[in-house]
Amino acid sequence: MRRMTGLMLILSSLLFWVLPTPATAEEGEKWKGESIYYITVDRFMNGKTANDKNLETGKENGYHGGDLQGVTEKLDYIKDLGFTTIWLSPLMSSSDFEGYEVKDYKKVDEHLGTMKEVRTLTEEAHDRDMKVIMDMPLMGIDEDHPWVEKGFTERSGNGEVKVKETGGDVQKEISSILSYWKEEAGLDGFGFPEVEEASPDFWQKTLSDVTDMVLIGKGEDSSYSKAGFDIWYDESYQEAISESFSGTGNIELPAPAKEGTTASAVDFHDTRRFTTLSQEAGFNPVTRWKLALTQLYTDHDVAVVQYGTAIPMGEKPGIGNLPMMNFGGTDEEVTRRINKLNAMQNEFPSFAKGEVQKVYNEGGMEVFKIDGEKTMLVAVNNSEETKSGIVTSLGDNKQLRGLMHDGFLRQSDDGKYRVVLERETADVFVVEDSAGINWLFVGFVVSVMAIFVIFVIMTMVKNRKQKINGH
Ligand SMILES: [Ca+2]
Repeated sequence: MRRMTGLMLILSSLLFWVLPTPATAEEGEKWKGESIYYITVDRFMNGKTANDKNLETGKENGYHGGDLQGVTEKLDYIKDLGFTTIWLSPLMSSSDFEGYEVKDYKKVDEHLGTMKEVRTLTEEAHDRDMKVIMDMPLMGIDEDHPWVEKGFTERSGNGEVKVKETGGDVQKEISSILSYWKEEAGLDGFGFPEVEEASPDFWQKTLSDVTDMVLIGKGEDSSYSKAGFDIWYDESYQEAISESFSGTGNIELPAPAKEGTTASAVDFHDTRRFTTLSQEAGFNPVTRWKLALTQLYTDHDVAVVQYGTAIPMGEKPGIGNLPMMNFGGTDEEVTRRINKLNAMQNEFPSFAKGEVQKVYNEGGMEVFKIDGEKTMLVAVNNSEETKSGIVTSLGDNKQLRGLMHDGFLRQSDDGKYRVVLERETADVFVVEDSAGINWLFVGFVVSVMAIFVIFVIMTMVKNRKQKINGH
């Protein structure tokens, strides 16, 4: 029996070395604290008119003229907001303006620019210390794609052409596409939409030899998070945060995964705009965005923010959720909040890397604690009245330093900490030892004063004696 166990141990350790160890945990760890700005390239900035082909700016599905040169021109705008990574819509030659119905995986779409312009974009971004990733749709493709003839695809119920799992051949082609974009374009990683269209095994095999790139899987089924992805973009969380914060009321959100690196957003290119949802619910989108973003940044390791959020941009009648970006319309309050949250991720690693623990959630008021290098407290009041959240688990003699509204909060006489927030506001606190009365310092000040007083008295006495003697 013992010999069997020994053999099993040897076998399992052999297996450990033979099986490719997923580099995902390590790569994912590096990405904690990143904040990502998502761009639908055709709808961001028209950098040059030479590539404006068949523009239909009045149509929801028409080309609006945005391109790679436009993104490059606006890199400083994104950098100034504090983002560390840019996530681009697919750049491959495709039959739709968004780039999701791919015709040729190794060609840049003529409306967007050339591979040289992609290179320029990534180099200029790297010079500004920002990374660039691209959405890589592998499941739905154009009808004329060569994979259809090769038998790599099947038609789904609604007539779309989908890649089916055919094993080695299609996987080899996908690996070659990913390395092509890494080498030619200098990209730092990829986002993969619709991952649930294939099995976890498919992704594991396809992505196993992709190294030094970040791979973001996006979906609702978190069991896919372990299928070779470095970061898991949680779609169910994104739906819930949009639902909870587009109006006031109770905050009901699924707990983000504790393992691995998680990402989410408040809205995305394939959802309705949060700005419009909050307007429809009768609320001020500026106030709503400030709350939702604070919640998003604190709950997840990586925050994804869509182009137009700083305005905040809504849906446009007849155009839908992806109108052309309006650079002139930027709202100061939302911009300041995005700036602050990005700066906070940078200054306090605990903010992204710490463990989140919900400590209070009642009637729209929520408080949670983040334990990391530093302890932090996040409070969000999603109700229409002033509320307080009670925290008992911080220990004695602490002070809470507010990062959003500046100011200190101290322990009450009953030993609890009461975080009071006005309606529809949020704050983030750093938990520090209370300064209290520092007796050593008081002693120092008193003795300095005593020495001075003695000196003054001595001088006065001396002067008087000299006066008396002089007369
Ligand atoms: Ca253009």
